[in-house]
Amino acid sequence: MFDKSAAAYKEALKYIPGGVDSPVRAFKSVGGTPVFIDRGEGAYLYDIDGNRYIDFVQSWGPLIFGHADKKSLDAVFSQAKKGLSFGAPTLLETDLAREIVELFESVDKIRFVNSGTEAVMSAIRLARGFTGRDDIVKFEGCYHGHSDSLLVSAGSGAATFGNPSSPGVPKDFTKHTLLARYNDIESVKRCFEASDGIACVIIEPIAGNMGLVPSDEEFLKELRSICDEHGTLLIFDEVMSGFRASLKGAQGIYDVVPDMVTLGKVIGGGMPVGAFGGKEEIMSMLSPEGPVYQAGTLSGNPVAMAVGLSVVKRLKSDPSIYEELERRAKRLTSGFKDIANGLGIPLQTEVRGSMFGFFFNEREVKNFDDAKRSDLELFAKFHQKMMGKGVYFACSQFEAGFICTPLTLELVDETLQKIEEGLKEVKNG
Ligand code: KE4
Repeated sequence: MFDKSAAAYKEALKYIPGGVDSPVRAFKSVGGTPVFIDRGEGAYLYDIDGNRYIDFVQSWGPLIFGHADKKSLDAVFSQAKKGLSFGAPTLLETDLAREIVELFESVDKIRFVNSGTEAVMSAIRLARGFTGRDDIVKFEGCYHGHSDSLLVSAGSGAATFGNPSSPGVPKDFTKHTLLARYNDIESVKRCFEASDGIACVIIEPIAGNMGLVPSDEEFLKELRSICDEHGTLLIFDEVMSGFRASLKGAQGIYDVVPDMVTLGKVIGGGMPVGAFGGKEEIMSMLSPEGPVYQAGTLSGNPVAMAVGLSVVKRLKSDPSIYEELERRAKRLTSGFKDIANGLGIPLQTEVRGSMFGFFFNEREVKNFDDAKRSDLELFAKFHQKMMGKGVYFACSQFEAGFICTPLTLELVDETLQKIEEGLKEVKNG
């Protein structure tokens, strides 16, 4: 069933650390070895052994119209024929920037980069440049890419200052990063008390990197007012939730407006794109208008812009898409919950637009500590079972799932049948 992938993985290990170009793909937390993908088509992935999977990962979020979507490919092909990259401005960048600026109240101007990591790293530098302050606040369980000052794990006890979460990150690079607890406004207040001045608070308003954990509206409103009180910028990292939780991401759901937003994934339609945007007075600090430096050879790449523009315009032309995708996500999670409860297996589920999550957990998950109490062993066994049944869920309990337009209710119901079989097999050992 997986012979060619197993051989491919062995070969990849000779040349690429861990055999993958991004750690989560290595299946370390679920066991087994990754399958190597030959192609995608609509809601399906096909591996090099010819196995077909209903795909709930969609490249970690970008592919809201599914794999090898015809309109997206047409956008790529028609632009690529004109050249792949120019290192000079094109109309496409302005067009996509305009589409996004017109959508987000929080954004007067936006700059494109090549990844979510770059978007967040640049937004943090801009916030520090704009405020003249060094300290920043992030939340345990939120992931904002792998730039040094954000690779921080909780320190000892109630310590607010974090420690580097990876070798190679000097303590000096994280000494300005304070850690708060998601959905816990008192922990945020402690960070402000411990600092001489905070440049920004960055949050995934709908967290997708500890599993799917939405922030409480009240918490987010209090976060907004604390930032206002201290002249601190509030950054919504919507790299994942943007154009996924709603057309306007979390900003289409919560009545809270950030000072800056970071985006990625869907706005590239599967090509490498990140972006950061905010109010004019902040963005005008960015080189070449202002002194805060930021740059990129392939930033605003025309082929990526072409497909991103095609995707964003399609989504804006039919926002009802999100109600439909949410309907399918809710069918999946409510059916999943009924099956699990029927088998006496505790399950928590969440849905926000086309994003969904599930935890094998007795209690509601409100923060990373709650998420870590999930039954990770059961998750791993379940994931393996589902792979064997042709269902491709995220290979970590601490990820979100996604519904794309070709993933119909019929495919949701087919998945529920496989979930029921898989859970019974796991339960019966
Ligand atoms: P990238 O540098 O991977 O494009 O984006 C970093 C990033 C920033 N902010 C948020 C909210 C994100 O979810 C991400 C990246 N998401 C992960 C999935 N959990 C990417 C998958 C991976 O690391 O391979």
